[in-house]
Amino acid sequence: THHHTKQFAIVLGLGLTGASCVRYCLKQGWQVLVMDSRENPSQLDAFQQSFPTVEIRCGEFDLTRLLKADLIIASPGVDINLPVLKSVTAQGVELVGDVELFAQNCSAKIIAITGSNGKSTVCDCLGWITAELGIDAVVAGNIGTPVLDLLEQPTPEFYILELSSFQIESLKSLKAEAVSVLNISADHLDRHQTLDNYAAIKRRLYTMTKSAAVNLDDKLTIDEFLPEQQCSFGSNDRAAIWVKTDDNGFTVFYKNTELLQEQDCLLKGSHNGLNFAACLSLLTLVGIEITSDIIKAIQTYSGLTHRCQRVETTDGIEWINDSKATNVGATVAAISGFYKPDSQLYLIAGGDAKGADISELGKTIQQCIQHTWVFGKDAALFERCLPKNLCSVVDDLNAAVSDCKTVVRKGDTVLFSPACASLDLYDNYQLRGDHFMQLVREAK
Ligand code: UMA
Ligand code: ADP
Repeated sequence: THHHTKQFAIVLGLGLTGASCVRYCLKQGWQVLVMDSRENPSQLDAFQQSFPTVEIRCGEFDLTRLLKADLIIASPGVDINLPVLKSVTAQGVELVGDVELFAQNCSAKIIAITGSNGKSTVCDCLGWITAELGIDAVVAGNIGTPVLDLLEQPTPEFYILELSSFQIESLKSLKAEAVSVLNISADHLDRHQTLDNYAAIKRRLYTMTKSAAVNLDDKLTIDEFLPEQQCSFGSNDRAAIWVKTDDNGFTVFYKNTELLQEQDCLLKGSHNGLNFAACLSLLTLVGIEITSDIIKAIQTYSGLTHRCQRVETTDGIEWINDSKATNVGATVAAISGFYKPDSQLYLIAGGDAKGADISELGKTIQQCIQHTWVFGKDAALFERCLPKNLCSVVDDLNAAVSDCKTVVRKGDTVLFSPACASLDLYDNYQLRGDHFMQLVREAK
């Protein structure tokens, strides 16, 4: 038998979330052990330096040790359905995610956003709008700030949380004012197996909120658990806040009233029209009325890096860094956004497809793309669904950019929109995007 004088917590994963969990446990005065299932995680040294007194164990999770914990806190990247973790919970040990712990301890109003694509853009844009209006709101979650770190700071009026399917899977105590499942297309199937299962996990948010902004375009986001209080958005006038797209780009309406036009916005692309509509729906639901100040804030919102971001160059070629496109849906949206029948569009893609079906993307590429260079773990999946003369498999991003430079001419557009995670070759999508921009700016 094992007696603890104080609560004993085990934190799984030593990334950003793991660090925030350790800080939280230490603050509570708990004894804490960190486990990482990788033999040699790249962040090990930095983690050890930050927490010199905390014990760290790397290598396969050890059941006997896990059973000694009072509480296990799993990072989002750790699969809570691993057999060893199923055994531990079956034997009565409590296992939570960081967002669940946060939800149990949070007193501010919460707006929670999930979906396959557009989450970060919607959260960041809401952060920008609230800042412009002088409303006290803090953006956190999957976008990059682990939520437990928020409890160390003064409590704002609103938390705007970006939540991934990994974070929602282990969540039950969230009490949000408003949520949105922005859209659902295939992603993370290596972990969630089926699209239905992945979609159902995202829709779990509906059971934890007073109201929801609902995308009428996307049936997968709709189910019987939707709360009664709703504000709809979508691409036709059945929705309360809706987006019309024509040759002049998008126009956002509230019922019959025109609110916003693409040509007045810094952030372009019809998918961003829908993202703005989602922002406006969520604001309405938390009682923030749509005013001209809000419209002005949206018009001056310039977007996040690594999402269809123009790389400044002097070569007359339009290079686009869309490294954040880590699934097929995001890359399809980017291609549709940049395709013009009268100019040449090239694509660089590849990485870890996470079990996705790439053939869907194959159709869009064949319609819109002049030539595609693919690299990384799942390059062969692209090659298989494209005609030989339209696709080159290369060793890495370096080779892709240098090959591409021998082909493209002034006036052409090159889109780096990988449709894959970066983790086969990079620590994260940001480093992959930075690398792309650096390669683009290097002389031929
Ligand atoms: N690890 C294991 N075993 C595993 C998997 C991971 O031990 O089976 C360890 C790794 O060795 C590593 C650590 O866990 O040391 C990493 O933990 P993590 O993967 O949970 O990553 P964090 O650094 O904690 O970052 C996480 C989110 N990452 C993931 O969900 C994969 C970040 O989202 C988020 O910004 C951060 O928490 C703060 O909340 C990134 C992401 O890629 C951007 N998210 C996915 C997406 O958007 O598609 C869901
Ligand atoms: P997320 O946080 O969900 O990954 P981001 O806002 O970071 O979403 O955008 C990721 C990628 O998805 C971008 O590169 C962009 O091309 C694409 N994207 C953004 N919004 C949408 C949308 N509403 N529908 C489809 N694709 C989108």
